[in-house]
Amino acid sequence: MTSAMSLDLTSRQQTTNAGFLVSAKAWRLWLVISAIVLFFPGQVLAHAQLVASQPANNSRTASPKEITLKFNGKAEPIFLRLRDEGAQELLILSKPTIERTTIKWAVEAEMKPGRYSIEYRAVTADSHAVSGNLIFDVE
Ligand SMILES: [Cu+2]
Repeated sequence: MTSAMSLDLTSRQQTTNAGFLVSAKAWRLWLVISAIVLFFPGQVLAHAQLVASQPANNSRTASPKEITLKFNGKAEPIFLRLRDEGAQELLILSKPTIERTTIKWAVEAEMKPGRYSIEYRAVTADSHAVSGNLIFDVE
């Protein structure tokens, strides 16, 4: 934000490529918005997304002690469903805890070897929902 605000903006009237006369105020606003979109596309054009998880997608692991989802911004869980190979939901997760941009569930039982899937849905700071699926193998 500060770099966008520190741009040297003139107060004189200027014309666009199309030749329309625009007020200095509108021109300045357009410049600031353009600069913000250019320098901070993540914040302006998209909401927070999942950047990492534990277990990681398509990974192989020992029976995990916890499941974590890390987002690139604040996020609150709506749900997380852990399913086995037969698509049966396993009710072995604690209530989630949130630590900055990471949501964590403790796994309260040993997980047998096999393939598991996670379906999650969370709401990000801009009140948009973000959801997805992960797969991992327990060895
Ligand atoms: Cu959003």
